[in-house]
Amino acid sequence: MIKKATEIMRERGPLLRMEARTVGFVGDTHTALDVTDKVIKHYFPLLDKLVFLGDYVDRGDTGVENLVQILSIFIKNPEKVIVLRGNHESPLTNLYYGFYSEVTKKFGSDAYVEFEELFSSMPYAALVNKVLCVHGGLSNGIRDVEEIEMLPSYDINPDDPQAFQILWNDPREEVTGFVPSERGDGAFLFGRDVTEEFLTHNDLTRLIRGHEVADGFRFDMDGKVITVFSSRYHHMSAGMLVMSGQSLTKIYL
Ligand SMILES: [Mn+2]
Repeated sequence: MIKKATEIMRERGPLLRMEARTVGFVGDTHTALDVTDKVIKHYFPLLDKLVFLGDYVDRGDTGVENLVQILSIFIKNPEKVIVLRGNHESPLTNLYYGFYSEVTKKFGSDAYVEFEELFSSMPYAALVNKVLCVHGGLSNGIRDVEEIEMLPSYDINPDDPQAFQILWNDPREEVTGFVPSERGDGAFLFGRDVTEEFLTHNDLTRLIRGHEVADGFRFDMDGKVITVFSSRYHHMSAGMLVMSGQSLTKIYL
């Protein structure tokens, strides 16, 4: 399953583009099997596209099983399911937050490298209609959305500073431009000014992302940036956003 998914992802590259009428967005699940299961059983059949915004593993001991559910619908419906990379699809976090130990315990010490291959093949972004979907946010070196297509492939950590920021950055209403983030070296907070400039310049309407704990959802910058959070780990609601034409529906899983 990992090999098949890796193969499909590698053919497509780091930026996916698509048009769709009814699209579901699922945020960080972090091993929450029941959330992923509900999305697949109850909502997936009603959607034209389903976008997973990254962070499938770590913070629990069912990362493998969570990934298996997601990869199995991805392999069967590669045109309908988008599996974006999160900052937890990386050894930078897996070595410290549980997934590396989980894989080693379940499959032995050689198995993790296959997950690394899969994670480094996952796309960084999807353009759905005029909405940009990423795990973290905008990157301070990327002005044209097309530049995402040029990001290096198979970047395990990733080491590319722009790719790293897409996975790690956070929006902040009160910030101007990009300022260093408390998350650590190489990660930034991005403000309303750069967000509006990026969206206008690329003829986009909004950014949908995960990466931060929220009670299902958080709307910033007059809804130009929406955070979807779908994990059980922080004991808040797991959300799924459905966009149908111009309308947005919040679903609590
Ligand atoms: Mn994250």
